[in-house]
Amino acid sequence: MKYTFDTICAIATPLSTGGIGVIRISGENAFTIVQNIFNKKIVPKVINHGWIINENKKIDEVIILPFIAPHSYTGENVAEIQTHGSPVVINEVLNLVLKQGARLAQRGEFTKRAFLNHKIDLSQAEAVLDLINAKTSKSAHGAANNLSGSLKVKIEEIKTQISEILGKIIASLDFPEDVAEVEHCEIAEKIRNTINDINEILKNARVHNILRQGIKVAVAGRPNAGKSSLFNALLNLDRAIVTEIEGTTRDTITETLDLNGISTTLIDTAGIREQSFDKVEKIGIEQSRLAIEQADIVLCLYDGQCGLGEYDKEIFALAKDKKHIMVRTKCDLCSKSNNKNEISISSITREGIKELKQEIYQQIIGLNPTENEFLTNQRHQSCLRSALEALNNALEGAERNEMQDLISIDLKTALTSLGEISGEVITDNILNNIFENFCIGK
Ligand SMILES: Nc1nc2c(ncn2[C@@H]2O[C@H](COP(=O)(O)OP(=O)(O)OP(=O)(O)O)[C@@H](O)[C@H]2O)c(=O)[nH]1
Ligand SMILES: [Mg+2]
Repeated sequence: MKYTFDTICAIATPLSTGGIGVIRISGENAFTIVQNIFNKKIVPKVINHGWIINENKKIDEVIILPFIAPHSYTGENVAEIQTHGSPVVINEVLNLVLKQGARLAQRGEFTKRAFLNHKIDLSQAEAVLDLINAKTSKSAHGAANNLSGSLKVKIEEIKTQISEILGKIIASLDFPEDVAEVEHCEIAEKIRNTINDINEILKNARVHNILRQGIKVAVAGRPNAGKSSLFNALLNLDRAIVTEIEGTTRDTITETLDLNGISTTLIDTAGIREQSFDKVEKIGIEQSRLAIEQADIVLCLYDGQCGLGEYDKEIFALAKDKKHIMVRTKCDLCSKSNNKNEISISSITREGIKELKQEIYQQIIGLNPTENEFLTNQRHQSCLRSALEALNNALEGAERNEMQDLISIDLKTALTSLGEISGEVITDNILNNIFENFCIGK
């Protein structure tokens, strides 16, 4: 693969009013470009304080941080200009940098260069994106661990195990007189260990996907069941309108919250009733049905004062094929349920809210989730599954005492699949897919 490394620039901070704005420039000409618009001689490795100048006019008082290659994020010469946080000023400085010959960076191009310059591997580059996009501290911690190289180290460990067996097989094939053939049972034993290690990572794939993607929780029930009140109580916010009038909520309302570490999209729905009074309510009820259909888990609310009626059951039948939790509401006004399959709550006293959150977490993640030191994404999982398939073929071969050069082909395939995770073996297509999800400036 051939890459051209011209000098790129971008605004690295959100383009809105703030304390500071950062413009990042990376490439061979980074320092020359910045020097041409700065009023003092830039000293490398030092915090430079001065003014950005355009045709003798002072544009902004800034700080310039020069990082000399390879000691920078991208591994190239990098200059970061810290301006005052005005979108007008940031844009003006960016335009001056562009005029000096830098090119506007594409999405994720700084991180892509860090990868291509071997500053980080591909799993770490993906972790940068995950860290920026993390919605909960749990997913941020998983991403930070990947960034620090946890996944990379684990994959390297597995690759080393495979390489060791492969090395022994190849040595005995190439030098049959000097090196004894490895016992098939020894090969099989080592492959089994490797398979176990990969299975251990894949065991947590479902949880990893949930932590990365989040879940959708719909609050459903008939009018006045207390849906909007629970919605507000879970959010700790007076977000949805609550009244004693049936049919108060007319439209689905969506908010996100951190539910015990899972990024959760909570959806309040319009109460479902047979006889809706107008066109707007009919559309709202249709949306409620859709929200139930699309949710990962549905909270089925019924009013504890009225008890569970036939019509409530009809509504809850919409969620019968998916994860759902029966919730008896307004327990400050009535008796609590004895039914172990229900949770009694009061949105006024907040009784049962914590238990409800815990129940959602358990239904989604399971009872005893393993704490993970790293997160895998679907790309990693698919590489791991390919490696597993090749290793299983190799194991079968070893158990059948097959020719060892055939076994070695499967072991090489497994190594190639694992190499895709770190980006050792990678195509331009995969690279572009990963980096086009980044923001500009990262
Ligand atoms: N005492 C008590 N009242 C509640 C509780 N939850 C809801 N209510 C009351 O029940 C009524 C209906 O509450 P909402 O949350 O608006 O009910 P809803 O299910 O969203 O109703 P629609 O939007 O019409 O479908 C309001 O008067 C609330 O104050 C509760 O836990 N305790
Ligand atoms: Mg409501």
